[in-house]
Amino acid sequence: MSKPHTPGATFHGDPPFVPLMFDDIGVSEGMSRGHALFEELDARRSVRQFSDRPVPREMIACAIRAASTAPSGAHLQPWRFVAVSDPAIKHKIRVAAEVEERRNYETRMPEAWKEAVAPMGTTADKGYLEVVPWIVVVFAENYRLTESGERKKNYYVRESVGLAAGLFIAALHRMGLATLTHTPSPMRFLSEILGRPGNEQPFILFPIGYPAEGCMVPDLERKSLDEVSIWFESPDDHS
Ligand code: IYR
Repeated sequence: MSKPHTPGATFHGDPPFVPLMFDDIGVSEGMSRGHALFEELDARRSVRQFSDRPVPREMIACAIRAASTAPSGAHLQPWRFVAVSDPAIKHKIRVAAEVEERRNYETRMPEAWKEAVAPMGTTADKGYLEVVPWIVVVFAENYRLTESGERKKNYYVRESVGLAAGLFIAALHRMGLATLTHTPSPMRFLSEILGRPGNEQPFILFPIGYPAEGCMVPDLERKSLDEVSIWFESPDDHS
């Protein structure tokens, strides 16, 4: 295949390509935006104490659109965002989540796991699931079903949905909303309550809203750059 394109030129190829819209902001503007973004994301905390202050539907829709820009295997976009503000459904979710969580805390979680999550101060009580104005459950579409009911493969489903979930969290935070990455386990009850088909698997549940007044969060620290990165640098890279 020939080279895709030069800036501004249309590439006539098969499959069709279009010119990349690329805003070249350079290093200094790039660093300045990068630093601002880091500071903003670094201020994000998972929240477990929410206010019942309403959040308009458009805000949730906007965050879902941002999340849905994530890259995905073969661009198959194997995510579904199920947004719930209906109190009766939120109640069902809370009750079912607490049943599973009680079993987790009482019998299923090994001691080492309990120790690892102890700093989070979590319990089987998931009352916030009824306080929040919205619950969004992200489902992973493990495979597609054609109209004739034939199964078609999706690719890199968990990576793709994980990326979309990450963008979703970033968008919510940018929009001044709080959330929690909640994975009550097992999560099959969500498929039943929300009536999702068997090719979709619950991936993460996000309670979304504004933090409660006086909201407290665990005193956690993030790993440093040195702890999370390993570099093999070019000898002539002196920057
Ligand atoms: N799912 C349980 C326990 C839990 C597990 C992890 I990993 C956490 O980071 C926090 C809690 C719960 O939601 O309470």
